[in-house]
Amino acid sequence: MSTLNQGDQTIDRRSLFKVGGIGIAAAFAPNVLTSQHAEAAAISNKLWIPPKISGKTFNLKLANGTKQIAKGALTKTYGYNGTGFWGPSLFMNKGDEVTLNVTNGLSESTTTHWHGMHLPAEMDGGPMQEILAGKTWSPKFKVMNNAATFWYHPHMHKTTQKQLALGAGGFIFVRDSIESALALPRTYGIDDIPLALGSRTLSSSNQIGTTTIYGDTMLTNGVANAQVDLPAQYVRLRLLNIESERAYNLGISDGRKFYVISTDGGLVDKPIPVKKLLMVPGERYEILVDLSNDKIGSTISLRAFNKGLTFGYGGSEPAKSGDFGSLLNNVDFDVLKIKVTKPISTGISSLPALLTKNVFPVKSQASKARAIAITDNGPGTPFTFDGKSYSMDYINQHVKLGATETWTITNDRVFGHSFHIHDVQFKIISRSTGPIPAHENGWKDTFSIQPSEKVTFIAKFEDYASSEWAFMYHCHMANHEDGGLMGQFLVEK
Ligand SMILES: [Cu+2]
Repeated sequence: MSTLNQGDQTIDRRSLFKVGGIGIAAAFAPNVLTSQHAEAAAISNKLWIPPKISGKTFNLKLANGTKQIAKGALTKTYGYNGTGFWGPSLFMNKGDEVTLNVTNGLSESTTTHWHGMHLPAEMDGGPMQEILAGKTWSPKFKVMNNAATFWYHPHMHKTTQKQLALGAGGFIFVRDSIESALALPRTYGIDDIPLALGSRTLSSSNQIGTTTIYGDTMLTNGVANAQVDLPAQYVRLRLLNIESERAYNLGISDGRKFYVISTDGGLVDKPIPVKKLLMVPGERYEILVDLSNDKIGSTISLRAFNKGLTFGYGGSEPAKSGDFGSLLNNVDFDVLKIKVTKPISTGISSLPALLTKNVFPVKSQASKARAIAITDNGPGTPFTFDGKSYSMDYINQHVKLGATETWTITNDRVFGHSFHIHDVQFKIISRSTGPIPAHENGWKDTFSIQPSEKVTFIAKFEDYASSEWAFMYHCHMANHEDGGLMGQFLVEK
């Protein structure tokens, strides 16, 4: 494909990038959004911690709800189990046989996907497992994943962006014997904090924009201007990007070092010190932040250092309004204000030296090298894989059960994407643009792929085969997947 052959989205974005800037942004900044943003920010809000559900049977009901997000009118939302925005956290143990009863209380279809989990394709909750309005879907599976932070969210083709924007989603915590044996912060909501990060656009009547790409109001677990009290010890933050497109270049406001202990699918071998962590939609990291030397009563923030973000990452565009603009684009902003409080008796005051011993597949074990390109079908068309828009009736890839494969994803378009594959956790083995960042050396299911970049990962496709039910691979930018940037693969005997 020639470089002229770009979709509408990229043309708009490119021209916007060229002509954008402070002058244009100021001239077009709509007063209503500015005041709305200010009102939302004016509410000083305690971080909301989703309720916890443990056991082997999990009952979820997705329904319409409301939430006081900004001053004035309640915001209409979608939430599981009456939570308003963002559902209960499901605590599962590795090895358990679990049943999830998901009831659709909406007046439209949905699906529920268990993001990052290794399970039969029929139980996966992709676009094929539609739950009609009023119906209940009851998948069952054995929890095979290592301890890590996973999540559930709708995956209904063409309405994923809308349902996710309105707040449908929740965390899954998997626990196992290796993680449980470590001295890590583990008191839910006290020193072990799940953080779903997603900006949303609010209308003048406080209603969420369901097709907007970037929000003007930062919501952390659905809370604007979120604040939390954390003990003066090591605290564990479980970070998840629930944006349509925005990336977060996360750091601590005073620039201190923190430690990655888990990637998408499990613990890393040992804590990895970082000062910044760039996260695209769908990615998770668990981090430890050392607050043991902070004065009781002092404050710091978890901050998105998004000013100067490289073009290609969502939210790097300088415009403050318009299709690819936002008040949060290309600026630094806080995602969580932290007040340091006194230590707790179960708290952790030192960093474990070792966490686990991962054994990743290696290239010599791979029986197939697969190549997939991010494409589009000409000006004005959405992104596609290998020139084909998603179709439920088309199988893009056939994988042999038990095979170890390398997949190389190529992005020669002008903007970045967030690549995600179902069924497996993989290891990134090369990035054409430079060395693999230290914190990406772990089990992953989602990664950033930037313009003019090729990324190769290796994975073993084991345990579950079906000639009928496919798994998905797709861009996790919700508007891109709804637009057709998805493919299907069968794992077959
Ligand atoms: Cu994309």
